[in-house]
Amino acid sequence: MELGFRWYGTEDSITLNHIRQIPNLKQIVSAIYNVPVGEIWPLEEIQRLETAVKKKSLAFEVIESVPVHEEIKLGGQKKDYWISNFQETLKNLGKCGIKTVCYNFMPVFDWTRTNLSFQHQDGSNSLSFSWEQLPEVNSLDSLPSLPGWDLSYQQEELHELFRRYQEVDEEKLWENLSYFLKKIIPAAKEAGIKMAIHPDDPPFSIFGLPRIITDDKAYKRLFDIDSSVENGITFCTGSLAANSKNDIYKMLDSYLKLGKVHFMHARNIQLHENGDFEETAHASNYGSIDMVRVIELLKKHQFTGCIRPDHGRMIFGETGRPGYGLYDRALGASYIYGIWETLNK
Ligand code: DNO
Ligand code: MN
Repeated sequence: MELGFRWYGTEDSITLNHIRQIPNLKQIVSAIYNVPVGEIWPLEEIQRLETAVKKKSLAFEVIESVPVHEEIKLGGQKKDYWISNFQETLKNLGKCGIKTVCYNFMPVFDWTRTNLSFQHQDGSNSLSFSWEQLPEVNSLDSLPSLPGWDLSYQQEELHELFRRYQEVDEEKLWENLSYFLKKIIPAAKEAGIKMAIHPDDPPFSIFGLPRIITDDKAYKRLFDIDSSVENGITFCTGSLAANSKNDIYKMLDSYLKLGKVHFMHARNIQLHENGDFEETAHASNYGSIDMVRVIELLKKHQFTGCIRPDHGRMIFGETGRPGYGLYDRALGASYIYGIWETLNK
């Protein structure tokens, strides 16, 4: 296993000079952020990012994420155009030595929370989700809106998207994912890249939009679409644990055994009886996830891929991008590495 850290490029207030000071940190996980969703990532842009990372003696092997254009998820008429762009992007990434590409297939929104600064008893803040607060998020012009979401939709576009998704139920979304994978996996193979789908976060439908990468049954279906190693996953502990029915250890064990896990996200959450949850410090006793058990499974299967601390809390008075401060993620990284070192004695 190698420790990685997500970096939002030169726009990120956190610098590579800071990240490289985290003990045992080996990899930078990043993306091209200034290219509109669906357009081809130019080779020179990727090379520029590669050079910046390597100059700091860090490896650049994992992309998170190449966003999937909504037209593909909707199965719209222009889907083939956007899919061929995605294939070109993979080609360019392969030329720069990228081995793993994280993506997700969530309609419209990436992760969804109802509060971006839930206050913990120790004074730290983190992202949280509460069913009671959900209608408030939904109240703006009857469409959801949260600061911190990685999206550039105008209200009218959002309306139109929601209207179009009325026609797309879970079954249709599976069909569209399957269509996408049948074209993308061969291109990934050729580029020397393994695809790693991120689970839906949280792993259930909200705002009436379908969500499908949610549980063990879904993973079986995903692997059935294409059994090749390139059709793999990002295992995100915090996302999957938000459904109490998910036995994340059993799931991780079996997917590692199948050789399907190409990228790990380590995050802890405190899950409540009613399904609400808060993101917590990474340590096991702060949340519902036994992090030692997670890392033990990585050791058992001799996982050689990248693991990164996922969202962290805001601590030490830090402000900035929700979930992506420096300090708590650095503590999380050190904690994860500490477990790994201990297990390897
Ligand atoms: C949540 C985060 C997400 C993730 C994307 C992957 O768990 O890790 O922002 O990066 O959904 O495409
Ligand atoms: Mn994640």
